[in-house]
Amino acid sequence: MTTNRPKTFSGVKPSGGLHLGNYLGAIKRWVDDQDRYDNVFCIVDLHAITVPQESAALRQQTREVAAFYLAAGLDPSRTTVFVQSHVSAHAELGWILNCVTPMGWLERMTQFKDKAAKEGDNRERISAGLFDYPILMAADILLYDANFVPVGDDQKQHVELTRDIAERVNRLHGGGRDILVVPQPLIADTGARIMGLADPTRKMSKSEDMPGQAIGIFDDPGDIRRAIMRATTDSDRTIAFDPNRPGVNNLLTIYQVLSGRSRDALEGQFAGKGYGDLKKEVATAVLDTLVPIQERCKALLAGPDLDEILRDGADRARQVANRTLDRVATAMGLR
Ligand code: AQP
Repeated sequence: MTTNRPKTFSGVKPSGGLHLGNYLGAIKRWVDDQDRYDNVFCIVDLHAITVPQESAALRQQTREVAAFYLAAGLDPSRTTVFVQSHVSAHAELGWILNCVTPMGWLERMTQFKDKAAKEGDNRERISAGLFDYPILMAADILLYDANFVPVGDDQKQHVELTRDIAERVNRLHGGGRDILVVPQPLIADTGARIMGLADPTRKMSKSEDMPGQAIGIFDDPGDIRRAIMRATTDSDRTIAFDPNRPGVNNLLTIYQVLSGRSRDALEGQFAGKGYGDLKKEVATAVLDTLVPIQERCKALLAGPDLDEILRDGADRARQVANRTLDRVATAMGLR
């Protein structure tokens, strides 16, 4: 569906269990802002395979992410939802942009450096795709003429790279015209970097295997409550937003995004109370949000509608994507 509203594009990798950070930093905002934009949201399975995936698990995780988008409130009659690999223009524009992007630009990407460092000496696990994935991400965004890319804080650098690539294509191949829209990142003031519960100095992440670090979207409610009640805090006695106290800051941030209340109101609510009280409130807010979504996900995963919605979404996405691909390919002499 095309409107005259600004366009957004974003996606999540089905590379492991979705976690609360993915929901609060990205998906919740997509849902909350659904009527402000003309939206395209994708399950970016081609990004997931930049690290080894077991095929049955990848298939299952892809459906789970799609079900979660819908269960969280994305409405397929207003928002295009599809799986990246179902629209071949992503890979095609990705290749073209590979040939336009200097290597040095990719070498600066901190996420690649962090992910490669995690593999240590195991260089066999670091694929060319992992290095290259920001270019595919640029193709994803640029295919839909997105004005805005709502993402968590960790993706800001990749959206900036996308801007640089779009400007370079326009300069080198536009013949004085802009053939690609230069997008802007849309990053929330609160919740753009949810930290782990066990080690709140590190980002909550799908590939993190520290016990109690991430709250999985599909985790058992009892496990979620336990993980929050065991979250690392500090020996201070007051409950206040303070980046130098990452544990309590993170719990308050989670509560703030879920409750929609101001920092002052929350600090007032917890004045004179202990960490146990804060953790109980956070656990209740998280479960009140996630449990109904989990129920809706189960129904979607068991029924026939999900695959139909994804097929329809891919058909709609393909029409827009192919138009942009043709525009770029023509400008470069490939048509
Ligand atoms: N901890 C987080 N807080 C806020 N937002 C977050 N996002 C990820 N982690 C947090 C946002 O979620 C969206 C989807 O992320 P992704 O699937 O593209 O991958 P990622 O950013 O690399 O997320 P993960 O969970 O850390 O995955 P792995 O461990 O597989 O690399 C993005 O908008 C992201 O910013």
